[in-house]
Amino acid sequence: MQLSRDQLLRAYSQMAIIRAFEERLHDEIKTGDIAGFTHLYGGQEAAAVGVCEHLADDDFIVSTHRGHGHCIAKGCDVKGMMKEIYGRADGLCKGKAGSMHIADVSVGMLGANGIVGAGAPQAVGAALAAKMDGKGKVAIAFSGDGACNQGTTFEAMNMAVVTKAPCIFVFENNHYSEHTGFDYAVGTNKDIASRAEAFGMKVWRANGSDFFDTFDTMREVLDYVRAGNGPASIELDTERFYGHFEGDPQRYRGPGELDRIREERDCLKAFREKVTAAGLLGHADLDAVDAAALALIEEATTEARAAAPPDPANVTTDVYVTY
Ligand SMILES: Cc1ncc(C[n+]2csc(CCOP(=O)(O)OP(=O)(O)O)c2C)c(N)n1
Ligand SMILES: [Mg+2]
Repeated sequence: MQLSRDQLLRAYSQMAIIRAFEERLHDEIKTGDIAGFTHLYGGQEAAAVGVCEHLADDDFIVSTHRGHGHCIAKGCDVKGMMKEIYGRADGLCKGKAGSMHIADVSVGMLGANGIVGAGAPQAVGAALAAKMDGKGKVAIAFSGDGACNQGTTFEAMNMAVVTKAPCIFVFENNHYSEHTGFDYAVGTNKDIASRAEAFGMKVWRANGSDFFDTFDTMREVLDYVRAGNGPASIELDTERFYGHFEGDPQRYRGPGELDRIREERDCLKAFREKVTAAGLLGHADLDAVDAAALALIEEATTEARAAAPPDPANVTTDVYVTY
């Protein structure tokens, strides 16, 4: 299906905002003013946006430690996120979550996760709730090539199949789990999607550095799951442009590897090349989107830096949910 001009601009804008957010954080973190660990999503934008552009606020996603891209793609307020990462009182989670636990249930973003493999079981729970609601809603578990080795992921996949939960296991294979290469860490069968297949799920595979391939493939996955066929899985081949965490010197990368992936597998560049070659959008359209994304992030950062920290008197509130 051909996307409209507005849909193309929106998709590119979402990717450009994620890229600008992460590039800015890469610099902000060096100032020492941001507490805690931060894992940047730069390079993987087409995966989050290609998946989430199909979703509504009442579809759920559960994210990982590398969650900023998923949050933005699902509709979390960017300024609220920047304030959250800066630990401010009016951050999206009142400054109590930081980078690794951002959540906004009002847009179906159930949370980033510090624990690798913790997201998949949560997504199955959300999918079961969606099934009971009967409105055709789904839950997405974003997981990495490292998380695919976790027992929790296997248990969650089995439970989803047994209960026919409308859950989609999205494996973003960025070829590294911390500092360990996928080639070493994943067993002899390197086909991550086949693990979901082994539990009886239908699976798809797509180029996660190509928005269009991800988006089109994801539509098929969603049609299948929303039709009541139970869970499914998709593996997205993608690249991580930054280190595992900010401060990681990435000495485990091969010579020239980072330059090569930035040159050959940049999803924003690929999007630009495709839509301009097809005459769907012009370079000026895309430049304007890039400029707007940078301006938004500039404002978000200035406001976050100036915002007030939480009152220490509130440190024990928001620990438990009140019904
Ligand atoms: C249960 C658990 N084990 C180990 C860690 C440490 N850890 C944090 S991120 C990570 C790698 C995850 O790799 P992957 O799933 O490929 O995600 P990526 O970092 O590539 O996005 C590890 C081992 C953790 N947070 N939780
Ligand atoms: Mg990985």
